[in-house]
Amino acid sequence: MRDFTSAYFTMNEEDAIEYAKIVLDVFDADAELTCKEIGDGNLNYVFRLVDEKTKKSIIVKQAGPVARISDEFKLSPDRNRIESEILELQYKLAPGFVPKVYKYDPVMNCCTMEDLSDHQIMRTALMQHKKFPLFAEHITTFMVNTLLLTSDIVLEHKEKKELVKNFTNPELCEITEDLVYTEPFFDCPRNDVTEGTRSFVEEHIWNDEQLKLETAKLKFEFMTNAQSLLHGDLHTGSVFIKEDSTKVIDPEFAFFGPAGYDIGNVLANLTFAYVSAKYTIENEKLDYMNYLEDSIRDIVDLYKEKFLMLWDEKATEKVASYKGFKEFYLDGILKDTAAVTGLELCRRIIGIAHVKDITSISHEEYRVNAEKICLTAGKRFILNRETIKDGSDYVKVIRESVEMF
Ligand code: SR1
Ligand code: MG
Repeated sequence: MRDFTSAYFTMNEEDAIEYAKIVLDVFDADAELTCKEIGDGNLNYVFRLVDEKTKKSIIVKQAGPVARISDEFKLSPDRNRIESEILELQYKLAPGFVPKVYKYDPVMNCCTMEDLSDHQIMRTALMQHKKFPLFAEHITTFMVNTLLLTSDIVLEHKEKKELVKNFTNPELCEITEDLVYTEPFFDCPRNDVTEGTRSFVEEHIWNDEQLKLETAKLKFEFMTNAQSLLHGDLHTGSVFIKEDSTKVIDPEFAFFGPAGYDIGNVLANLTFAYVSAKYTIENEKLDYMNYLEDSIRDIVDLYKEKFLMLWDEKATEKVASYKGFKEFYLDGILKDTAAVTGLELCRRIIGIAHVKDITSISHEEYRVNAEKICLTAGKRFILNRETIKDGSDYVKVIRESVEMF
């Protein structure tokens, strides 16, 4: 019998079954457990355990000591504590939008939570050209609640500083600082650029001094602006979805940073789906692209609307009521949102961590064109972030970038 109480080790499927039987108080004593490792992210092991008799199921997610994508990334399994604690907090701040956590285990660095197998990973669903008309409504409620309610506008400042300490996440932040803000903008050996796209990247990204300067400013904004408790990796692979339900998962990159980081990630990843649709759909392509444009537009505009309403309802900070401050604060978030949309669009094309929406375009010339569209839009979002404020501004940048190729 394995010992799950003294020392950490990485589990396989058999271990996870034994773990459930010995440590978890979830299944009946006579349960017939099966287990499958279903993780397809870059970092962790995700075990789905099912009692074949009752069909009751749970997820056990374990943090390994190195990233799955490359063992160059050595990561403290403490990220599992951060993930468990933020999920519990988000469960209160944005009810219905995250899975329920049943247990966090600091020895095995794993977290047992609700199984969402009736949902689908959103990136996969978008690649199958499915539509989710409620997503913009859901994700903006999730973001405005989790971001504004963890800021100094609402939280008592000493309480917020305690939370900042608790969610200090140096190793995962370092990954973002390197992979999002630094490596894509020079010829870094760890980058992974498609051959046909390389000369475009050299000319339009690596040789653009103004762009590089802007990314430097943005990197320091990311590292120093402890504005809100972020999810920290809010791409469409971190969303489980079905027609009437949206659940945000995988918040292990959580820390206090600029609120626009989460919003920009959502928008960029819908843009990947849009560009992918252009090259992969034969019938009803425009209909699907229009649906994605509407989602992008609605997310920006609904976020703004809900932010202003929630501010009026929940602000506790004295100066929050000064005339013009709310609009000034929102303006800062919108600038960061546009910039991060651009950074994410660039880094997923140039850097080590790609997105399936684009890598699955098998026709070489189409993939290169798709990548150039993402880079063109990405660069514009970064450079023109001061003027990109409404949903329609996003759609304009994306449409104009598509028209160039
Ligand atoms: C080493 S981790 C690479 C990427 O995967 C995660 O989901 C984050 O997006 C990270 O940048
Ligand atoms: Mg993840």
